[in-house]
Formats: sequence, C-alpha cells, structure tokens
Amino acid sequence: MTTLLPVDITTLGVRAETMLSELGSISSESQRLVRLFLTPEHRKAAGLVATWMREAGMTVSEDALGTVRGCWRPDKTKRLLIGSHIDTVIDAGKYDGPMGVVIGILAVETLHKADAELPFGIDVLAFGDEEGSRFRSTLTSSSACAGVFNRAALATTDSNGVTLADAIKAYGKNVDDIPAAAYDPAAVTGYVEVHIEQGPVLEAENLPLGVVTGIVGQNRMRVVVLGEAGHAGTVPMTMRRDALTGAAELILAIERIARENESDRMVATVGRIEASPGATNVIPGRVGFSLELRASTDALRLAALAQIKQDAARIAGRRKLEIAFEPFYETQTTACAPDIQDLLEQSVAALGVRTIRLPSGAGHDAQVMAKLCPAAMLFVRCRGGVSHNPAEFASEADMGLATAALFGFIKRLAAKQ
Ligand code: HGY
Ligand code: MN
Ligand code: MN
Repeated sequence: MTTLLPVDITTLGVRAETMLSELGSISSESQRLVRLFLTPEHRKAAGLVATWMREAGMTVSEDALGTVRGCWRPDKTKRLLIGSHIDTVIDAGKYDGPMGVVIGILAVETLHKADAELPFGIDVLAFGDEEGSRFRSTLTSSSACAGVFNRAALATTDSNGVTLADAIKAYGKNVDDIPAAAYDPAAVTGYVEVHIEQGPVLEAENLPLGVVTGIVGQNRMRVVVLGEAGHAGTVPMTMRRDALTGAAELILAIERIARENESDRMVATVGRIEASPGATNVIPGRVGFSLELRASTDALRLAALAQIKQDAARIAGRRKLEIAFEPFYETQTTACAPDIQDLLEQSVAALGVRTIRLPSGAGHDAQVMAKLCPAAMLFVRCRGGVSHNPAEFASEADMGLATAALFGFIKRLAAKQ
C-alpha cells in the first residue's frame, strides 16, 4: 500500500464545517432547518452530496429508498461502508447525520488523492430516513441497505396522508427495486458511522472523540385516551371523564417510572400531544400523544413499558377512561463490533489524543447496519450536549481529528486484511 498523504487535520476540519454549512442551508423552512425524507429538500441535498462524492473520486448511484451511494474503487469486491443520514428533525442542528457523510467523503477524498491501494473498496452512504420525522416508520433507508426493510412501512403516511410508497414513487423510485438495495453480507467488511455525540460526556471529559460501545434500544408508540367531551360550564368535576387530565396523570406516571430507573439510562419522552375537540369551553373527550422509551438494556425497557401499561389501566379504571397503546417502532439495544472499536481507539490514540468508550443514548443507522455486518461508531464532542436543536455545535478542530481518525482506521483495517 503506498504511503498516504500526511493528513492536514486543520484543513479537513475547516472543509467539513464549510460543507456542513452549505448542506445545512437546504431546508423547507427559511427560519429553521427542516429536511424531510423524499422531499424536494432531500432531493436537493442528495444532489449536493452526490457532487461532493464525484469530486472525491467516487461514482454515484441512488437506491430505491433514495440513499446516495458514493462508490470508491468499484473494482473491489469487498466493501467498507461509511455513512450516516441527511434527513433532520424539525428545527435541527446541521451536524446530526450530515457530519458522518461529509467526514466519510473527506476521508475517501484523502485516500483518492494519495492513489491509495487498499484490499477493499469504500461506499459512502447518505441515508434519507433516520429521524422518522416525516413517516412514523424510521431507519427505512438503512434497513433497505441492510436487507431488513419491512414492507409494512410502505403503508405508513405522513401528516398529509401521503404513504411512503407514494412518496417513493413521487421521488422517482420504484418500490419493486427495494430488494436490490440490499448489500450481500459476504461482500461487506464492516460499517462505520461518525456522528456528533448528542450528549455531554465527551465535553465533560474534555475529549474530542469517543468510541461507541453500543446503541440504546427504543420503543415508540402512540397513546390514545378516550373520555367524554362535555360542557365546561355544566359538568361537575366529579362527574367528568376528562381525557386530557387522564393523559396528564399517565404522563407524570411515565416520567416517575423513567426517573426511578435513571441510573440505567432510562429516558421516556412525550414529544407530541393533541386534545380534541380542542375548544376552550369543551372538556376534552379524546387525547393522543406520542411516547418513546429507551434504556440501557432491552429487559429494563420492556419491564418499564409493562409498568406504564399497568399504571394506565389503573388510571383508566378510576377515571372511567379507555387508554390504548399503538406501537409503531421498536429497536433492540445493539452492541458495536469490538474489533472495529479497537481499531477506532488505536486510530484516535495514533493522533496523540486520549479517548474513552461510551454508549449511545441516541439511535443511529448503525444499529440497523449491524444486522448486515460488524458496525461501530465514532462520536465527536458536542458543545453542551445540545442536539436536535439549532444550537447544536461541533468544532472544526474536532471534526478534523475525526476525519484523520477515520482515515487512520481505514489504513489499520486494510493492514489487517
Ligand atoms: O432519536 C434518535 O435517537 C435519533 O436522533 N434519531
Ligand atoms: Mn437525530
Ligand atoms: Mn443522527
């Protein structure tokens, strides 16, 4: 293997920030970053990423779920996959997702400029649906690459009633081509995702980079509380079947259960709620709210879910309500590949930088790609641990180090083949 160019860490960090700022300007709203799956903004972002991939020496294709695939050294049968997502939450920061795509492109570009000869080729993947911000399904694009796409997701609808199947067609793709998106496991040597930590640990440790040990499992569902709408002025408090106060009691019970298990990294979030009929002088007869639950182990998470359902039954009985749980998403806690963790740690150490290993409280495409091949993640320090928020920030210096560490990882992986 030829000696590779010395990696100019400062320049790489500046370039990463410039690219992320350009990508971060592609939004469906002028005042905040919103880039949803299979929308015109996704198409525009995919076009920009494809241009960068070509400039870095890759040939570019797109699969049936809109994943942009930059292929470096297509002649190599074995493929190392590097990627992350380019969709965002509502009012997002510009690093969550795109950082892993941009740093992957910069690492491949550095290899390409050095005319590096490796025993494998590299595909950089820009997934379009990690956040699940448009459809209830999520991780659908990485699922297609991993060969675990659930066709039931095609029937999920967005807030305008558009199904995923229709959105795929409108994006110019064909659902019949989804099976062809799956990689052959025998052809894939591994998957690596560089991602902003989205938490406070690296900053608290004063470290730029961290190696991820595992990714938390999650349950996501909709909870529907049914009571009886009534006149706000004439129904005595003791005779009400108020769906909103019932939902409020259940939400506080959910919070209590999560707090009681906080030492096991349990978190429970109600991100959305709506009450109907939604008039000031009408007792709400129906409430729907979202619930997501995460914990360090699947057993703890499922035990907490059972406890929540018991509390719901007790509340419904006392308040004469009906409470239903409509699950729409579950992922298991996923361990990251130990061998890749070791190589990532060695690559960071080779930069003269101390690192730690830490779990991820956020979900990632890596937990789906782990069903295809050995998968691991490299975290980049996140200012204040703030993410899913426009204040999200990672420094050029840290992103330059992450690019150099990824580059070093690739060299180490090649040397082991
Ligand atoms: O919600 C998550 O954990 C990820 O950011 N989609
Ligand atoms: Mn996210
Ligand atoms: Mn993410």
